[in-house]
Amino acid sequence: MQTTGIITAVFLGMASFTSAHYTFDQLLVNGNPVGKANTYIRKHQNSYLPIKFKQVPEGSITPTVADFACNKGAVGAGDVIQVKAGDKIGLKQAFGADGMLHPGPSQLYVSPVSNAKTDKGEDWFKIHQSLICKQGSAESFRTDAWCSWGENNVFATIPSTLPNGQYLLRGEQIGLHGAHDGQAEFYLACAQIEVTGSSATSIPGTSAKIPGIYQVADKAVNFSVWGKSTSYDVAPGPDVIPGGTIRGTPSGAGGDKTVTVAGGTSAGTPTNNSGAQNSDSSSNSSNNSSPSDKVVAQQPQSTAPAAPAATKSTCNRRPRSIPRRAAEKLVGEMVESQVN
Ligand SMILES: *[C@@H]1O[C@H](CO)[C@@H](O)[C@H](O)[C@H]1NC(C)=O
Ligand SMILES: *[C@@H]1O[C@H](CO)[C@@H](O)[C@H](O)[C@H]1NC(C)=O
Ligand SMILES: *[C@@H]1O[C@H](CO)[C@@H](O)[C@H](O)[C@H]1NC(C)=O
Ligand SMILES: *[C@@H]1O[C@H](CO)[C@@H](O)[C@H](O)[C@H]1NC(C)=O
Ligand SMILES: [Cu+2]
Repeated sequence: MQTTGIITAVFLGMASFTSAHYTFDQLLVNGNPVGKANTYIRKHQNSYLPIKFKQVPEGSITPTVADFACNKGAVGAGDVIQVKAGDKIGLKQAFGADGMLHPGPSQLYVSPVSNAKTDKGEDWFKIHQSLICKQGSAESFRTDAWCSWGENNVFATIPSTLPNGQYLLRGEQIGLHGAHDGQAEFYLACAQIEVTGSSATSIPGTSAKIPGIYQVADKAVNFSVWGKSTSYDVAPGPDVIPGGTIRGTPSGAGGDKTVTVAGGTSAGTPTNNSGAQNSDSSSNSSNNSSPSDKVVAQQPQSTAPAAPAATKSTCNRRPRSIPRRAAEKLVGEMVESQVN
């Protein structure tokens, strides 16, 4: 009896971990779809497969190759979207997927280019970091403590510190469930944007090169969600630039709030939208595409995550009941068996 109880409890924990792979192909501006799949987001050749350092799914790539910038074999999209400071730009999941179910951070980078349809991007600046939005539980640290859990897009607000011009906008979510074993999963795609109406003259902050932005030994991607930890004190890649935004915190203290990083020539006053109401794509204000005069902290979509749509590829196809002590092994197995 006791054994059954333990197995059931663990089973429930693991079952919630069932998760599908994904990529991004639909651009959202202020919550609304703009264009069709791959109108503004570069189409790549990696389907929904994760990019990994180890146990690379057949046909996928590692974070050490040039294609890690915009995903395998990405080709220029037909159009470049014009955006302004304050616009919330999202990269929505492809293949009808409707919710990211991997515990981990998401981040958006921009690289200034002269031609967003053809250039590859050299220097990448992080404009947004999404972390933990719910504090305190080691269990939820494996699932919905992460701000991006269950959401169907990665997004950022265009900082007022970006000068006018064209950029690649790289949206990424990292699944950390296998990261204790070098098997972090990287999901990403690039949108083609042109910033207009800005008075900024140079991009503040630190950039990084891709590949090179993450190393296999980096704590942010060599990290275990399977222990007692409830905090992610490391963030992948360089710091968010002045004018960029950080959603949540390393521990989730403060909940789902987004703050703007201070500094930069036209960043204005640092804002602090704790207590701001969340909005979803149907809200009135999210239709507003005109830029605000001030730096606008983004309004995270944190409505209760919809139940994940079943999709053809899952990380953990069959929920298995095993003791948590064996969870690390399980993740290794799941990851190995997920290539399909
Ligand atoms: C990952 O972290 C663990 C624990 O800190 C360490 O033993 C291991 O060597 C690291 N892996 C790599 C590839 O650095
Ligand atoms: C941020 O919010 C805290 C708590 O509400 C407040 O004390 C602080 O002054 C705010 N900072 C800014 C820059 O608005
Ligand atoms: C909704 O948007 C319209 C048009 O921008 C505006 O006039 C109206 O005041 C808004 N309503 C609310 C409740 O924000
Ligand atoms: C906002 O956009 C939605 C979807 O396009 C539309 O149905 C709604 O009427 C818009 N609201 C306003 C105030 O423009
Ligand atoms: Cu996965």
